[in-house]
Amino acid sequence: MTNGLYDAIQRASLEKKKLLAILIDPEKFDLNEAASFLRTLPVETTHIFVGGSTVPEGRTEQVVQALKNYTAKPIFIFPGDHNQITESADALLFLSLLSGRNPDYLVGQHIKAVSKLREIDLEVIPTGYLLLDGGNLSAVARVTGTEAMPQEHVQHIVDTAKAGELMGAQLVYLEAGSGAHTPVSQTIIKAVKQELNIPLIVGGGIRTQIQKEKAYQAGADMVVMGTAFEKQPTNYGNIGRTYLNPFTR
Ligand code: 1GP
Repeated sequence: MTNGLYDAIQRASLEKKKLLAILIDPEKFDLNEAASFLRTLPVETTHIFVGGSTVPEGRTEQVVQALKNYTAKPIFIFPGDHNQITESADALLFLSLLSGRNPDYLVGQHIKAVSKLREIDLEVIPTGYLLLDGGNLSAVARVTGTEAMPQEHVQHIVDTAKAGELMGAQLVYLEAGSGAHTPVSQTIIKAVKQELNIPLIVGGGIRTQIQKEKAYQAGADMVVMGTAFEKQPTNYGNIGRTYLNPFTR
């Protein structure tokens, strides 16, 4: 079924309205802090993504429900595996890891998801997902047992993204990996965007306004930021950790 959420992304892309998704890793999220976390997000936030590489079953649903109490922004599941799918969310990025050759992440997890998807009303958005080398070993590479694509291989990355579109993907997601040292380069974003007729998402290692704007300028329709909005140590040593909006630091 559709909630019109993909159509809204496509419209924004055509109108060149840039989108910002903040990614929450359910494993690291404190359910009691949903309200305070949401208050730290920049006003331009358009989407909340929830997902991670290794999340205990049932945790994603708890996190989505806690967030739903305090926000009307669309919540997308960005799952590392089919167990993270929950009907409490508004949409599912149905990710196929096109950069790798692990059949479980190309199609296997998808088949495992079907019995659940059949029962629930969730907008499913087929997404070509490409892991690029962000300069460190990413959780995606570790968990999926696949290698990231070197960022120098621009044409291969472009061809892979285009193959995703031709196979029916409605979005392409260029991922440098959470906590990447090096985000996806402007050269790659530009080259991929030129080839695609579908919206482009870029994430991994984007921590500042400047990096975000660079991704937009190169052609990203949506930027995803996660680590930058995770809890940071306070100035008070061991006393606590707090959420800080990186854009105001
Ligand atoms: C990871 O693209 C996202 O899947 C976000 O990465 O945590 O580095 O912002 P960061």
